[in-house]
Amino acid sequence: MLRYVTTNAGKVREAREYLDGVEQLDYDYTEIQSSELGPIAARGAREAYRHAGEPVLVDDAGLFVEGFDGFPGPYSAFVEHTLGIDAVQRLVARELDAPRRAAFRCVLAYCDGDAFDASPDPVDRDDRTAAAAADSAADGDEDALPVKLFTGAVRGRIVEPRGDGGFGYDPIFEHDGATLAEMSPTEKNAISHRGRALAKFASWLDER
Ligand code: ITT
Ligand code: NA
Repeated sequence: MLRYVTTNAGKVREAREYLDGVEQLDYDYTEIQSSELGPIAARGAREAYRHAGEPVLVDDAGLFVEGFDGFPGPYSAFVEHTLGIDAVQRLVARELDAPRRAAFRCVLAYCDGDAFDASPDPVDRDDRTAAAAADSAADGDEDALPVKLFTGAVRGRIVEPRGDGGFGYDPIFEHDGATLAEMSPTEKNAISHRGRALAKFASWLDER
């Protein structure tokens, strides 16, 4: 049975659209400090697999504001819990001129104790940073359990909050005229960082 390792039920709701019978494992793995999501997710997946003893998928995501050199990025959860999304939006509006571009990125890290072939995750045009993160997660620890990474990204703008769907930063992230919080779960999945990464993971799992 595949376990989606997260404390965030919103992530699992989105994952169910791609993965039949996936179950949440509410386990707070250690998040290492890194400027990239890939190594954080990879380490988390190894720890979670050792803890669970069954196949695990770890999901690390972040909001990268272009004019802030990618801040809050890997610190997005900390910043949401300290400042809150309204303060992030006001800070961006005060400091940056429109269009206030940003990207949401997601890295999924899969571990089931087996080794994988080294074929690279297909790279989206908007996905280069996440792909670089995936590469850097692959080397490093030689003795580490093998982990397979899947990445997704969506570009957008930071706007005043609108909508009450989704979770986290969704109300202040606009893509193609709508905030992620104004979209249905299916509409969000079709364009989102997580939806793209989940689609790659689901097709890889199918072929395996
Ligand atoms: P886990 O680590 O337990 O999975 P988390 O919510 O802490 O749950 P992250 O470490 O990936 O997740 O934190 C990313 C931050 O970005 C956090 O503040 C989330 O609320 C937010 N976030 C993640 N995915 C999002 C999405 O699809 N839409 C809006 N905000 C999102
Ligand atoms: Na987290």
